[in-house]
Amino acid sequence: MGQIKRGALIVFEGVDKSGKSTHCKKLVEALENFKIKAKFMSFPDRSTLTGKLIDNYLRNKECQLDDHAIHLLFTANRWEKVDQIKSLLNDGVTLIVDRYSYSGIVYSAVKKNMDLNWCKQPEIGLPKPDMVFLLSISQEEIMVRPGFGSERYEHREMQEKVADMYLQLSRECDNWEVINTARSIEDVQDRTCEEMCREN
Ligand code: T5A
Ligand code: NA
Repeated sequence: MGQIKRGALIVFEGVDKSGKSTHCKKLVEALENFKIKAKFMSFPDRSTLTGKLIDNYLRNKECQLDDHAIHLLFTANRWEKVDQIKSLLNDGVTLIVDRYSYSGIVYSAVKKNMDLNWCKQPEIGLPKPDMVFLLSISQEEIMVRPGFGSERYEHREMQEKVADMYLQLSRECDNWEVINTARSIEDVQDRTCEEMCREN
């Protein structure tokens, strides 16, 4: 029997409401149509023990938690899944992941008194993505999307800093594709599929 080809780890990043979930799911469907085994995963996973604390922190703006502590909870929420991630990839499943280490780094590092280098440390050792799609869109367009403003980080000042730091990271890494997501859902989907086919 031939060896199973390892699946790819594909990550979608972007500001809140940039369309990550929508496009992750569309990409999974497209891959499955090509008979490629694919699975959707998202962070934070709010259903686990750490995920419940994170959910409470995000939804309840009164919840007090030190910035370092919540940073480590977000990272722990990824480490909880590391065995599952590795085993799916080894089984040849391509994982399409809605937010990953870069969300962890960026959303914490833009806060006052948080050091970028410190934020990166607890992510070291997690499986590295093969490709990162950064969904890029203006604040004006984001703020009118359904549901914007309901959670802790969904305000203009934070989102603008996050968008800037994402762009900075995208220039430092060569496996990032920046995609303008202000276009129609179908246009964005065509772009991500095109990129995936080019890589395969
Ligand atoms: N966070 C997260 C950290 O601080 N550290 C971490 O380590 C991690 C993992 C919650 C918060 O946690 C922070 C970041 C966040 O502030 P989340 O649950 O992923 O993270 O929160 P959101 O990014 O807000 O997730 P959403 O699911 O709400 O947004 P998505 O997935 O970006 O967007 P989506 O696909 O749900 O689309 C939003 C709306 O826009 C429409 C969709 O239909 C939907 O209504 N839409 C479009 N409309 C027009 N044109 C298009 N091209 C469209 N694409 C989507
Ligand atoms: Na959100």
